[in-house]
Amino acid sequence: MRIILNNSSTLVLSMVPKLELSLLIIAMTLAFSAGCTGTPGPGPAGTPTAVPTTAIATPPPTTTPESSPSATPAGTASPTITTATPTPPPEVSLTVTARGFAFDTSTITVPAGSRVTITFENKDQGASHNIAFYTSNTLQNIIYIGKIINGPATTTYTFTAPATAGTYYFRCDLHPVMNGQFIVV
Ligand SMILES: [Cu+2]
Repeated sequence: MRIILNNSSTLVLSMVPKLELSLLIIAMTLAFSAGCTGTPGPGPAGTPTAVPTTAIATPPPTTTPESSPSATPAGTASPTITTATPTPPPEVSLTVTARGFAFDTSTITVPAGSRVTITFENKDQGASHNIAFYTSNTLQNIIYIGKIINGPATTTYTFTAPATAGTYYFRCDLHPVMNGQFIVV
């Protein structure tokens, strides 16, 4: 065989018989394959392996932050539920009538902390009455004092009942004999 390699590793095949050329190509192919297989083994083969490992390690931290944001919206939703949870105070409406210098009831009962609306009817012609609520008949602590109206007339009293259940007191301020128990349950 007459194979000549120039400086640039280019094969110069001159006057080589076809048979020898075929063998040469086969030989070159095997040699090239062997060269490629052997060279990458040590260095390049190890490096690519390390890179994927690093890439795999990176994703977990990325996944964790994604979970945290998900938890945050849930927390935001909770306050909303809490805001909706508080139930409004109960409301109670009732009517009390004054006639013949007497109330038509000796007790007025409402739920603790409720919004109370009382329709007060004064049926006494030319006489003035009201309903005033105190913690006791000592009158030291006022719960609510309804305005005085001259009969016959009707008015509406609105106030919040004591938050603490108990037996309180009501009366007409102009005629203390008109009185009763204000019961909060
Ligand atoms: Cu009165």
